[in-house]
Amino acid sequence: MPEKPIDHIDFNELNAKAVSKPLVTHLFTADPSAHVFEGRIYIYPSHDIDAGVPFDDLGSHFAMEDYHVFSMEHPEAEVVDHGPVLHIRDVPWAEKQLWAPDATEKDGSYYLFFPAKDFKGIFRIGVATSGSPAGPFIPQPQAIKNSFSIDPAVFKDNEVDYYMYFGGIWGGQLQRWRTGTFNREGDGPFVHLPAADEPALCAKVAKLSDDLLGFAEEPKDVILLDENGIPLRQGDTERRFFEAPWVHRYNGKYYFSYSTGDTHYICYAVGDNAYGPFTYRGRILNPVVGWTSHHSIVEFAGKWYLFYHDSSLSEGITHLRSMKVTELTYDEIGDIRTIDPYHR
Ligand code: FUB
Repeated sequence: MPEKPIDHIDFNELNAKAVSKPLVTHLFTADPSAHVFEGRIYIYPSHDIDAGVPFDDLGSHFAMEDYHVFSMEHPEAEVVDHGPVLHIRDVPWAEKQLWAPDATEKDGSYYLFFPAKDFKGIFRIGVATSGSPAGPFIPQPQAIKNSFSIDPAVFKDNEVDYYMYFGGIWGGQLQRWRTGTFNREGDGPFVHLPAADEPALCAKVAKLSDDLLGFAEEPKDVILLDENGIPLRQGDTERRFFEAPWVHRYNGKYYFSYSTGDTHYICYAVGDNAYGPFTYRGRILNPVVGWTSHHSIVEFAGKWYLFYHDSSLSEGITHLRSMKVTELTYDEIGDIRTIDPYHR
């Protein structure tokens, strides 16, 4: 993925204007998926490293190898690092690139969902289990059957049904699955993408099986509509889905939020059920320093919080990011107020 120009950024000034500070500074962390388990906030982020892999538009430089779990008593509290909980060497089917994970709980067991490239260079999604939200997690020997692409996010609906949302274009390979099988033809991030005036590629959603180790159904498209009920177009780059799906419920409505990738926004759309369709409503987060933007939204003690990341601590190195948190608010009709990550 290309860099955004950072030549003219004064990082002292930028950090002074940031609405929040990195949650930890002893590691680089990104893509924070936050949940409340056992009354505490647990965060499941990517663990960024510099593996020395050259930059490209497929994100090969995001060459992460393990995950740590973090927790905090409340959003202003000290963050506890529970240490490494899963390493790629312990995942039999995975070769490289442990990207954005998520976690969920069922009947006292905890499930960590994670994307990685298999030994054929294809992103799949795996699951690992633990008796504790802090891990360590034991991976299943195989990736989830029929899984593909990246960025799993699991949403528990009505305390009963579990849905996985996933997908990402460019390096996330979603465009290579348009016919239902992986299309190896052609190089680069743009081959197999729809034309600008065609409906945009959609994130996917699938209900999980009772044991949460597999899909209970074929993944379906998460359709995003514009204000006229028309599916967003691929060329609508400031609104169409790119990666980083997340779902939460607020006042009975389902909020599907996501990154627009190359235009660097976190946006959202609202629907009436977990499958959608969802109608585009606006921006949650304006661009951060660093190419990627990836978030989660969680309610804690009656307030809502946006967990996100930026590359301010590494002074703009796109694959060395830091997770952050800030409060998220709604207006009287349930629209999310846009957050500027740096005060103007
Ligand atoms: O962290 C690697 C990738 O960068 C994630 O999977 C994407 O969502 C982007 O944040």
